[in-house]
Amino acid sequence: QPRVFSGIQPSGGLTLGNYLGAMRRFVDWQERGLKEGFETIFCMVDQHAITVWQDPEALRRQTRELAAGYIASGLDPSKSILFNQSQVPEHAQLAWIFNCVARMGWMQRMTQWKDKAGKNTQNASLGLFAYPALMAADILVYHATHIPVGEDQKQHVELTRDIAAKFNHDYKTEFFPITEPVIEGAATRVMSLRDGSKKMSKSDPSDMARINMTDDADAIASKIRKARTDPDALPSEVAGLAERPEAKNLVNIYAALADMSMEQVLGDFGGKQFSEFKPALADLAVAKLSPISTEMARLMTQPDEIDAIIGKGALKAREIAEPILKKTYDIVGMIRS
Ligand code: AQP
Repeated sequence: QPRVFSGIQPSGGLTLGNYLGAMRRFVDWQERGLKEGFETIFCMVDQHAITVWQDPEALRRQTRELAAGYIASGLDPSKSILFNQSQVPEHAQLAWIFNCVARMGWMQRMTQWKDKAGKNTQNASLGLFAYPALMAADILVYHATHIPVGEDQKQHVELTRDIAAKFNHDYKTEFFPITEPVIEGAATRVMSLRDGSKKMSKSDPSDMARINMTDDADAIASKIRKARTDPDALPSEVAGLAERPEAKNLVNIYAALADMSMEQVLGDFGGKQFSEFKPALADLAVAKLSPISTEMARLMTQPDEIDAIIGKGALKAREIAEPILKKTYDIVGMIRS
């Protein structure tokens, strides 16, 4: 029986990349889990978020906003376990053990570490370096097997497998499962609207590079209108997008939002100019996103309710995590009395 776990950092506002690459697929897993009788667990990973500086008030707001985003997108706290990472201390406790299993060299190879730490690694937090060990703990403290993520997280989920395998080998056990990244769907990598070679990210300094889940219709339309493109018309075949990253990204976003293939989108828009395609994309994005942003805004007027929902979720999560951590302590040789 699979068990599904994934998380998003409350490190800024949610983007269209988070929605298409992660949240929307979480909802599909939730429905599948319900039918097939397996658990789905989704988390706001606030301990990951503070690996880079977060203003405390902003972190609180962003965590609630992320919870609101999950619920507005269709995650239902009565169907999935929905909670905040720091409210389940077993994540950090297991992460310490994994810090002692993982090797420095493994961490140094992580592209996210290289990207986020930049050239001045001496100044990066120790937490940023150890990020993948905490992520492995997030997953393995539930014995999760299926991890739906966007393309950018593939390397971290693979490292989770390495940590599980080394733990199992060192302690001569088969306690931790070998997990699978599940990277599927049309939009596993939504790119920046300003630079087709960079992923759309909540921490991009330019707000014009991303569509935020809280953007209103005017903002969405204006960002799509101003999105960087080349001067040519759209091709009628997907192969014609190979050297045109910005055009490919917009077609990909359209396809994901409309639940169409890129071929189908080009069947409708091949030969058309961006002056025609961009307004159609803006209309589609507004139609799909505005019900979610409206519901998010409504939920955000009731922060106490959000806190109550995630508090209950944390209790449910701990019911699974606590026995797994205890068993891990036994395996490692730690006394519990
Ligand atoms: N552009 C994207 N396209 C597809 N999927 C994406 N994800 C993020 N950006 C895209 C997926 O969203 C999930 C949560 O990501 P995260 O917030 O935990 O971390 P991240 O990947 O580092 O996302 P951001 O937006 O870039 O945040 P910052 O700027 O704070 O680092 C993951 O499944 C991710 O793949």
